[in-house]
Amino acid sequence: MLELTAEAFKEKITNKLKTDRGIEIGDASDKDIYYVIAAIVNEEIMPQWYDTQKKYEEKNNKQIFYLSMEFLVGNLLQSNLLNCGMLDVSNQALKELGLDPENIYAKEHDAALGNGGLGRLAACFLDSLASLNYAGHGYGIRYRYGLFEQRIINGNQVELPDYWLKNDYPWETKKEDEAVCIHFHGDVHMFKKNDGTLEFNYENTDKVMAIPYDIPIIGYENKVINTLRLWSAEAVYDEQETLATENNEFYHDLDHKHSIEQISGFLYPDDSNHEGKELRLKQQYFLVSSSIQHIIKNFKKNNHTSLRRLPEKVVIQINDTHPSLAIPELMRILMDEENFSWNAAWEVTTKVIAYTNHTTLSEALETWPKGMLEHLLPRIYMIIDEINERFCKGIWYDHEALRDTIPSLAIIADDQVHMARLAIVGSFSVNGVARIHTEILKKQEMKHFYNLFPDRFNNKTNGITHRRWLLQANPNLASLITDVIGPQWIKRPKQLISLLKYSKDSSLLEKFDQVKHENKKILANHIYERTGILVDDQSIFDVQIKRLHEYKRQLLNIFHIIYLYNELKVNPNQDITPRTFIFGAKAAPSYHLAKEVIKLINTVASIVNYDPDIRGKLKVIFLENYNVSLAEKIIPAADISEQISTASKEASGTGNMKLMMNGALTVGTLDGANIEINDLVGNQNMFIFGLTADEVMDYYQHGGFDATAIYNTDDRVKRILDQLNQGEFGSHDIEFKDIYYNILYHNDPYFVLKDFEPYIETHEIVERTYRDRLTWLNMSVTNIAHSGKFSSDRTIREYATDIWKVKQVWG
Ligand code: GLG
Repeated sequence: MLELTAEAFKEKITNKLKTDRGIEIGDASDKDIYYVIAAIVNEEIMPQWYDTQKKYEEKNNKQIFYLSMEFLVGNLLQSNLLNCGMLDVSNQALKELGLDPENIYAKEHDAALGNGGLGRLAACFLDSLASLNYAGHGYGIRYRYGLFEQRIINGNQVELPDYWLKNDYPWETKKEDEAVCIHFHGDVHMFKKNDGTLEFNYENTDKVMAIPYDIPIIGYENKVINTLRLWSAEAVYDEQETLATENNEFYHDLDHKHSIEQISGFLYPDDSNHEGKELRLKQQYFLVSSSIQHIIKNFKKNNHTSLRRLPEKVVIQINDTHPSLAIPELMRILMDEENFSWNAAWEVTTKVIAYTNHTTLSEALETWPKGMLEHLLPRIYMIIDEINERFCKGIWYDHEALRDTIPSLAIIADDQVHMARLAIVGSFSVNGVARIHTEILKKQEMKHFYNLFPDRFNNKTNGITHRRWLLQANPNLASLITDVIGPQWIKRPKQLISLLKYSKDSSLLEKFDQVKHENKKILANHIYERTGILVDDQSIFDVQIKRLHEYKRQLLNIFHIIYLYNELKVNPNQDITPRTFIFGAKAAPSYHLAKEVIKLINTVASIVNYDPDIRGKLKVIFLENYNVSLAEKIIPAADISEQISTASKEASGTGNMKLMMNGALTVGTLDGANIEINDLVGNQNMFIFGLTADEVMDYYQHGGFDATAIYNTDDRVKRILDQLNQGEFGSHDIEFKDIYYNILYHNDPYFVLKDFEPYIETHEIVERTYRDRLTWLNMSVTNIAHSGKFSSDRTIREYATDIWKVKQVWG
C-alpha cells in the first residue's frame, strides 16, 4: 500500500462512496468521506490484523495485557493513516478533490474514554507496543458515554453527556461469540472434598454478559496490528422467558436490563479523587473478570499444558489500582475452577501481575467499604480476606520490627479494603511513573512496603508517542527536523539529539521560528473561529492545558495574569511583550473549587480582553472542551509550557513532554518529570522556580506556612486577594470568596502565595529572554533535541526489559 498514488487513492474514495454509501463524490458530505477513508484503512489493515494474531499464536511468546479503566485514544483516523503509511497520500488526494483534510479528519468524534494523563498514557503505550512489535494488548471498558463535553456558559463549566457512539464507530468490531459471563452477588457454599480440600460453589448470582468490541492498534509502518479490547455490559436476556412472564415482570426485567447496561454506561469523570460508589466497583470487577477469563481461555487454546506455566506466557500490567481485583479474580479462577491449591494459585498470580502507581495524593488512593465488597463480590472478598490474613501473619512472624506497622499495612483495616496495599502485596512489580515519584513512594508513602519488598519497586518514567505528538500533530516541524537531520529520528527518537549540532545556526533557527509562527497563526485562526476573539500571533503563547486541580495550580497562573493587569492599569505605558494566555481544562463536576477557578479564569478573560487600556498587551483565552483533538492544535503553537504543580504532587506529567517536544519552553517547578527534563536540558534551558518537594513536605510536616503573613506583607498579593474578596471580579460579591477563604483560612494548602513571588520573577526572565530571539530559539531547539528520551518507545522498552521480560516478536 505504501506505493499507492494520490490518483489511485482518489479512485478508491469515489468507488467506495458508490459501493458503501451509494452516492457520487459531488453529493458526499465530509462525514461520508470520513467513513470511506476509514473503510480504506480497514480494508488495508484487516488482513494484517489477522496475520499478526496468527503469528503471535505460532510463535507463542509471552504476551502483555495492559488492563486499564481508561484509554484516552482520541481521534484515530489520522494516526491510523499515518501508521499504515497512507497519511501523505490521503492528504494529497483530498486536496486534489478540493477538500480540506483537516475538516474530514475532524468528523471523527474523539473516543474520550479517559480523564487525563493516566488514560492518555495507556493510549500512547498501545501505540508504542505495536510500533515496536511487542505482543501487547489493552483491555478496557466500552463506555457508552465518555468524559463529559464541557461548555462554558457565563464563565461557568456546564457538563453535557458525551454520547460518542451516536454515529457508527468505524474502528470497532463486535465479537459476540467471545462474550463471557460475569457474576455479582449470590451465595458462596463451601464443601470439604474427600481429599480434605475445599470446594466453593456459587448460587443465585446476578449474571451479566461482557461483550468484546475490538479496536485495531496499528504499529508504525511495520504491519503489526495489536488489539484494544473494550468490554460492553449486556443483560443475559432470554426472550422466551421474558415473553412468558406477566406484564409487570416484563417491566421489572427492563429495569434490570437497564441497570446492567449501566455497568458500561459512563466513565467516572475524576481520576484524582477516589469515587466510592458501588457502580464504580462493579465496573472494575467487570473489566477484570472479563479480561482474565479471556486471557485464561486463550492460554488454554494455545498451550496444552498446565496453567502453572501461565507466567511464562502472560504478564498483566494493571494501570493504577483500578484493576487490582485482577489479583483475587485470578486466584478465584485458579482455585475454584482449575483446582489449584492456595499456594500454587498464589505462586502463579504473583508472577503474572505487575502494578503501576500514578499518584500519591491521598484522596486518590482507593478504598472500598468492606461490607460493600463483601455483598457485591462475596467470593472475591473471601479471597482478599485470606490474602490479608496470610500477609499480616507473615509480618508478625517474619518481621518482628514491623509488627507495630501492621494496621497501616493491612489490606483490610478500619472496615475498608485498601486497594493499593492489595496491589503491592499481590504483584511482582510496583512502579512509579517518574524518578521523584518513585523515590517518594519508596521513602514515604510506601516505605514499609518497600522495606518488606525492596526488589519489587522500580521506576518507569512516563513517555508520549512522538508519532502522534510530533509527526502527526506538527507536520511542519517534523518535516523541518527531517530536512535537518534526516528521517532516522522517526524510528529512533533519541536521534533528535543531532539537532544540537545546529542549535546555534542562526539561519536554521529562523526556520524553526517560521514554523512556530505558522503554527501560531493556525491556532489564532482556530481561536477566532471558536471564540470570536482575535489574538496577536506575534504575542507569547503561554499555555496551560491539563485537568483543573488545585495541585496543578491554574490559580497561580491566573494570579500572575491579574497581577500583570493591575500593573498595566496603573502604568498603561509599561513596555511589555504582548502575551496570550491559553487555558484548556475540565474540572470534575463535583469539584467546587476547581470550577470556581474556571469561572475566575473566564471572568478575568472577559475583563482583560475588552479593556481598552490593555488592548494589544494581554489576552486570556479559555478554550472549552479540552480533549486530545484540541491538544493537537494547541501544542504545536505553544511558546511557554506551564508545569507549575506544587512540588511533590504531580507524579510525572506528560503534557510537559508533549510541549517540550514541540519546542515550547517550560516554566515549571521541580516536580514530576520536569526534574528529568531539567537534568537533560539544564537550568539555562528551562525556567525553574519555587519550592522543592523536600521543602513542601517539610512544611506539611510542620503545619504549613503562614499565608496571612504574605498577604500582609506583599501588596501585590493583598491586592489580588482583596479583589476576589470584594467582588471586583464577580457579578455578585460572593463569587470568588471560596478561593479567598481557602487561601487565607485553610492556609493555602498548595502554596500559591509562597510560590507567587518566584513565579512572577521567573516570568520577568521569560519575557526578557523571549525578546532575545536567537537565545530563545536556541533554547527551544535544545529542548526538542532532548525530547527523544520522552518517547513512550523508551518507556515501553524499559517495561519490556525490566518488568515484563519480553522481546520484540519479530523484525
Ligand atoms: C496521573 C498523574 C500524572 C501522570 C499520569 C500518568 O497525576 O502526573 O503523568 O497519571 O502516569 N492521574 C494521572 O493522570
